Amino acid sequence: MKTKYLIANSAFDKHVALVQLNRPDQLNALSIELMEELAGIFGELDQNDEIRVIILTGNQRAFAAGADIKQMSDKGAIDMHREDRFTTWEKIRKTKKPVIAAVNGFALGGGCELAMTCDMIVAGESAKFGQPEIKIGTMPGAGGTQRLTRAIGKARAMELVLTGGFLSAEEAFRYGLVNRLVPDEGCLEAARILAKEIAAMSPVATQLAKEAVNKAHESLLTEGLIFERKNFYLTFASNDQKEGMQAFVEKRRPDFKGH
Ligand code: CO8
Repeated sequence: MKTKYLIANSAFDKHVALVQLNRPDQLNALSIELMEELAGIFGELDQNDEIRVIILTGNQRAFAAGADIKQMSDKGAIDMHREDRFTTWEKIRKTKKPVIAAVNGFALGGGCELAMTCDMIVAGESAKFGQPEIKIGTMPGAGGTQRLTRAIGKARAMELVLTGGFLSAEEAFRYGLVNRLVPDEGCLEAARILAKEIAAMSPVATQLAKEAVNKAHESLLTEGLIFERKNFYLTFASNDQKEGMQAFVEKRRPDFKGH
């Protein structure tokens, strides 16, 4: 598959593929086009019998700084509903093979949600995780309220989602969001070592085991994701969402009025 916003290497290591988000000027903001490419490439790798584990990474500055705010800033709730950006997210979520996120730099908003959609996270020590959507008048829409809460507990997740603050990589590791905390320059290598270990196992058992671990909270998660999505769409009916996203685009502080 030809890609513009990704670099994919299906021979990163034996049975291990590497997919790199590649929109560096925009801190790998997850545009509709990028997410379509990502879902497409994951679909191909899932079908490729040579591949047993996928690593997803960004660059030193950002894994991904969120969904593309510039693409959403003037949308209404119905536009968001009609555009249905979540089909691609669902395809990524349904990847059968284990996916390891190798995170350096910012993993914010949709970027944090994308890392959490992966099965494991390896983080460089200056990585930053957060759900800052509240600061632009909206809320997480791709699993943040659900997966973060399960990963780090209600109190911490509530604080992050309501303040838009960041977790350091060390905190994310201590709270159980991250599997391995490593020096920044060793992040991809640590992910590769973990991927190799998993790739040496039976691919059948690996995929079934992944499915079973996900089953541990999946039914509740499915309900929660739908609930979250409806509320996320609803924020696009508010002036505050317009003001928050417009302020970001115009590089000024938002003035929220509460309607
Ligand atoms: N969307 C679009 N562009 C972005 C984004 C983004 N999320 N993040 C950064 N950029 C762009 C900037 O606009 C800038 O572009 P330009 O040079 O053209 O002006 C470039 O990337 C570099 O960014 P900054 O100059 O802002 O870099 P700083 O180092 O000063 O700041 C930050 C880095 C703190 C990461 C800052 O860029 C920031 O706050 N970014 C936005 C973070 C955010 O709010 N993320 C949440 C977005 S909403 C979301 O993810 C909802 C997901 C819901 C589900 C998805 C399905 C639709």
